Amino acid sequence: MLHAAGDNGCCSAWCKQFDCGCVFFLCLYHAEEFGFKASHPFNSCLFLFLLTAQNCSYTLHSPNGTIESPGYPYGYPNYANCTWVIVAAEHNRIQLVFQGFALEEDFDILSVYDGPPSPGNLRTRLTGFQLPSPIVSTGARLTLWLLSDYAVSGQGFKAVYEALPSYTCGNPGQLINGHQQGSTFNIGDKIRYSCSSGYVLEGHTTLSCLATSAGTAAWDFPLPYCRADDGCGGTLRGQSGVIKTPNYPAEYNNNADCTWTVLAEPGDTIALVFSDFQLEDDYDLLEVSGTEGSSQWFTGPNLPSPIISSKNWLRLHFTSDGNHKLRGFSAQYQGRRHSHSTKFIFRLFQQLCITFI
Ligand SMILES: [Ca+2]
Ligand SMILES: [Ca+2]
Repeated sequence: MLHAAGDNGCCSAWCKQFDCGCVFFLCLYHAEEFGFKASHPFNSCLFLFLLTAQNCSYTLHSPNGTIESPGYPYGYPNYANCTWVIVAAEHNRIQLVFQGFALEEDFDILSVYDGPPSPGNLRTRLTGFQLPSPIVSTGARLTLWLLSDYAVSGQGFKAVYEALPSYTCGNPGQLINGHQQGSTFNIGDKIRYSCSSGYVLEGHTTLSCLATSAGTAAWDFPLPYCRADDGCGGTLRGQSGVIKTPNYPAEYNNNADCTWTVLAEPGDTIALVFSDFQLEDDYDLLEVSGTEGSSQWFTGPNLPSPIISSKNWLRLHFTSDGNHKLRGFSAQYQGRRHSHSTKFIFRLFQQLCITFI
């Protein structure tokens, strides 16, 4: 590797982590010859960070392996633009299990595509510091795309992947503050979960691996989770009910973190219709997952459109930051056979119109 003479150390330190930059630095160190004014040695470093965009692209064909962001765990570069395309044999699916995850929240994003990286295939956008749940593709291809912005890095991410034959569901994942019983994940197998003391299990305690109509295998319910005993949210199993933020219609709490999981029988779907929605714009958020495509995010004063789950579950995750509280939201859910959901929404709309007119 080339090293710039008298490079004041910053480039060398950076290049310990990345096989990049020093060549750029060498050019920049002599940038004054090309009209750049480097009045302070750190200007060179600034240029270095600006110009060492880490473009990388990998296609992975082996049936299992490990993926790490560049520089993991010492931090990924700014302006990273990296893709990993995992290609499995025909009729296989791909399971991705994260072992480490820390990206600058909201600014550095790992997008996961269930297939080639086109918008319609977007499965989820991951950011922040929580270890994501395992992901299983529906086909023989899974794409990861990491984009970082111009400043602030995190450790990055590490994930292992494995091609799954059509008769296995793959490991549904471990619980934070909980335990998994069962170590085989093929059609007919069951996995049981429990939580450590001081935590309550939300979701189904037992997952069963079932054959699907598409000729593959899938777990019948989503991975449960363990919430602290005094937390808000919960598991809702009834045919219908109402989900409200804590204290609604009075203001919700600061630093709230509530998760509601609505469960229906396999094959059923769930409709969710909001009657009120008031969250502090951009700072207090509601994430809804279990719908087609990636999670949906809602914030601010606008009433979200009705939502229909694509599976037999729907999960609502509400978080608020440390200040400014508003009224929150209220939403009615109903579990139905798919054909009835549209009718349910229509009826709810009718009710709402009558209420407001
Ligand atoms: Ca960043
Ligand atoms: Ca707030």
